[in-house]
Amino acid sequence: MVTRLREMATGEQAPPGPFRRGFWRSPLRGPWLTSVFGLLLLVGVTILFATGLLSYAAYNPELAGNDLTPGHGLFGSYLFDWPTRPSWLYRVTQGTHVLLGLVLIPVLLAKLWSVIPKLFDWPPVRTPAQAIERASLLLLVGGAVFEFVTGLLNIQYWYVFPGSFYTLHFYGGWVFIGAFAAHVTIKLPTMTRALRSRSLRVELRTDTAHTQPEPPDPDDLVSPDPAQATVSRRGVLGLVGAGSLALFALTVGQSLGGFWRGTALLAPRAQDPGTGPNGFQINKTALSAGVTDSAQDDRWRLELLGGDSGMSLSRDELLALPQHTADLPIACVEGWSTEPQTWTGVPLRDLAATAGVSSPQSVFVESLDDGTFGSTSLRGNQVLDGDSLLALQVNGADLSVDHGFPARVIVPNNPGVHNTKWVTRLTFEV
Ligand SMILES: Nc1nc2c(c(=O)[nH]1)N[C@H]1C(S)=C(S)[C@@H](COP(=O)(O)O)O[C@H]1N2
Ligand SMILES: [Mo]
Repeated sequence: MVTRLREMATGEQAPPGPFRRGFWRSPLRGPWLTSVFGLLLLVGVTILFATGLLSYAAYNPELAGNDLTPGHGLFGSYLFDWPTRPSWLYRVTQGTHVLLGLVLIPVLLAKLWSVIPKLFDWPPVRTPAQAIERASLLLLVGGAVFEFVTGLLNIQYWYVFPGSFYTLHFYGGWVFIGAFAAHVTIKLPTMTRALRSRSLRVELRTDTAHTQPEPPDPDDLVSPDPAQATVSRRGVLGLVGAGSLALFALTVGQSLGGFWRGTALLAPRAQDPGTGPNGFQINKTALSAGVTDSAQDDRWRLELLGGDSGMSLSRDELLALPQHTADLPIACVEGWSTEPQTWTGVPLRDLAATAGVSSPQSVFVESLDDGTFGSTSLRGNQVLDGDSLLALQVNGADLSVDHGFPARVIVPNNPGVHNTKWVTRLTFEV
């Protein structure tokens, strides 16, 4: 109605179709429904942002080989030394990040549906203030879609985006959260008022026949010419809830590992990892990393460098050193993780001492694999944890070539990607 009055006053007529408010006739659109989805996103996106920042810190992005994002500058000012304890923490924070991101997709789509008439506001620019608001909404919606899409593509291994995923998703996250914080600040009073305007309990008891539009609102979310309801608000909430629940049920198994892995029908890499001591999820096989032959060559030796000394050890020489066993999971940035496996090998801190650097700042790890994940760094606190190993065996058997034979890194609470397989050289930095 407000728009009609405006049109009458200015004599302006919107182009036909979606630019006319009468085009949008769903009787369900209104501030209450939008605010329900908004509240869910407010809580969810806050958790996504926090767990995302934690994941970036866990990567130790300032160490050699860990992150190709140049100059994270101010955005990296919060970085801290990610701890090695509890050993399951990254499993939980990153499993939550990925699972919650998936579960929120139906909520995000529903929220966008509920406000879509605003996209076609006519005239597109009325006042400078409104122009600024619309530009900020572009960043908000664009940022949200960008973050969800890049996250989704990454966990599906569909690297169609240009450049590094970390760079895009990290900077995109900051753009999105900036616009999100501004939007929340502006809309919080409206949201609170709208949520108080109706009772959720009553809505959940209202069927389609009794579904009435919300009263006209100053933001023009309510249709000026609502059609008869063909679905209730309860029905819409149920549909979105069922969508989220289905995504949850078909994905959560990848974060639980073990038996539950088989229920994660939507997760990629559902391939059978086989049985026996090495029968747990494999990220990249030796074949796909191109190391099948080099990893099984008996001339393999581990090079140990530190300070100004250097030496090398054969696998038998490593096995002759004191061995340590630790139960540790592998938790990938993509959200999947394994139950703890029992790893045996030489503690990294013993190797550091052997190399002559008893309290290193970091260690640079290189492997037979010349791909992006072939060389990474661990921080001093990770090297010095007694459970951080150069593992030679898992669950009582030699490592399989797919799990990193002849030797791999395994560190508690470490993003999976830094548990480098097929290690050839360790350089301890003073
Ligand atoms: N050399 C090398 N090490 C690697 C990788 C790799 O591609 N090359 N992938 C990493 C990633 S992303 C993960 S999640 C873990 C998975 O270990 P797994 O395959 O034994 O489960 O290995 C890490 N180690
Ligand atoms: Mo990974």
